Amino acid sequence: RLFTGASLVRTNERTLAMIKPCTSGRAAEVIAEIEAAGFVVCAKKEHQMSVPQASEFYAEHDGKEFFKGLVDFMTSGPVVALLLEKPNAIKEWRALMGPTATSKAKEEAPDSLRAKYGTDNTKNATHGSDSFVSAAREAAFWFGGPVLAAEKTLAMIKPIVSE
Ligand code: IDP
Repeated sequence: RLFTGASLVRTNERTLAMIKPCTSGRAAEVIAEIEAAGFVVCAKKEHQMSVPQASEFYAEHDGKEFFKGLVDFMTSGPVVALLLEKPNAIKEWRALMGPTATSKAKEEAPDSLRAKYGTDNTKNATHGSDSFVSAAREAAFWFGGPVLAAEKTLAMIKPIVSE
């Protein structure tokens, strides 16, 4: 008995990415690399974050010594937020970004986006959700609503937001 097409169905996952202000001027180049790595860009939004917005987005770091510098940096220019889809997207996107610290990325993952586009340990080019719970919160922050669970298979991919 044949199950036509069954092997084409893979379970997708979505994650929230940002191209940070230090790199948003090169967004087209970065997005080309993201697509070449097999991610589908389901939604894209360019936005200049306010201090309250950046503080809310990074609330888990409030009180740490680098918090003010992080908020200053994230409000220093536009950010490009992306909703990315791929099987195992959360881990795959973190892998494509490389380690948080640019210096470590350059040493340990020279092909990663942070190695290629990062300039210091705050200006590290990109952001990526670190768990399903973060991805759900961060995707809702940028795109509203339950955008993570909306679609499950490659066959069902379609853009849901386009700006
Ligand atoms: P992540 O972005 O790899 O998830 P987090 O620890 O969540 O790393 O830190 C959020 C962001 O804060 C980093 O991407 C970086 O821009 C900045 N950051 C983190 N740790 C430091 C630090 O020790 N010094 C300066 N900036 C930092």
